[in-house]
Amino acid sequence: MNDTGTETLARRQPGAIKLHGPDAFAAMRKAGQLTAEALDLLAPLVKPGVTTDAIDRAVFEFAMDNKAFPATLYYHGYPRSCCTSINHVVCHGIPSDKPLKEGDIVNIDVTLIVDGWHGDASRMYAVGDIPRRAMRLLEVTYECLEKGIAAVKPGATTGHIGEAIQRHAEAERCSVVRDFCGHGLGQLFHDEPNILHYGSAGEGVVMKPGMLFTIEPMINLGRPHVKILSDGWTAVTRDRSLSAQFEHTIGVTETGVEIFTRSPKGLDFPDQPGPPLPALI
Ligand code: EYF
Ligand code: CO
Repeated sequence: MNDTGTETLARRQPGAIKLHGPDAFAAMRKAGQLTAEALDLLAPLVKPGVTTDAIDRAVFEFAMDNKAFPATLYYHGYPRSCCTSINHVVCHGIPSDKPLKEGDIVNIDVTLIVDGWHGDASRMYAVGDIPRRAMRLLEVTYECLEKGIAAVKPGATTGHIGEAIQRHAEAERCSVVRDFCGHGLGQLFHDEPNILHYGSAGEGVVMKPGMLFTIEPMINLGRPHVKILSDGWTAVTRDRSLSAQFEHTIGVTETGVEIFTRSPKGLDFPDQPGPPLPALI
């Protein structure tokens, strides 16, 4: 509580991690839900022949129609309203006029600023029918995010999150990208603490009620190493293996965790067309 009697302003000492009150949690719920709605809206758009520029335009228009602003646009000079990372692109893929093709997997990462608060989320989408190894990667990556979130509670450390993610990814013969991490957020897009997606319980910082951060593991079918393309933004796997990522914005509560960016339509994980129905005789 601050001296104006509201909970909106975060309590913070230099070097300390902000602890937010109920007003901030309400604001994050609103920003997170609008971001999740944007990702829901994109699901039917993601199909063969659609360009990632068209997806980017849909995100920008949705933001404008809802009194929001896409946080990535002009952020450090980034040129678009979302990131679209296809197949071996790990993150920060820039939407372009290249059409999606059957069998692609694509991560769409959207951050909307609503009333000054940031909701940051990303999901994987399947373009038509995708290969079995791609579907397995999507499942493992989604499970990594779920296991990371399950490790969030007051008194545990951010290292518990990393350990849970790394243990699952490596048990499934996948690897965890080390070069990018989750992050604190709120009225800033990127703030303390960094949330590593690997490590050991006891490392990092002790979680406290009121902390706000993202968990956004990037998991590769091959080795963990990445390189940045000549555009200065796009990160790809060095061995060109497939990469996947899911991201939620969460808050630490007195008893555990609140997820702000859950899909209102239950679309957090992509639907795949089922096997062909047997021909009717
Ligand atoms: C300064 C950018 C800056 N950064 C982070 C800027 O947290 C994110 N997604 O969950 C996130 C998304 C974007 C982002 C989109 C653009 N940027 C990218 C790469 C390098 C860099 O250095
Ligand atoms: Co993020």
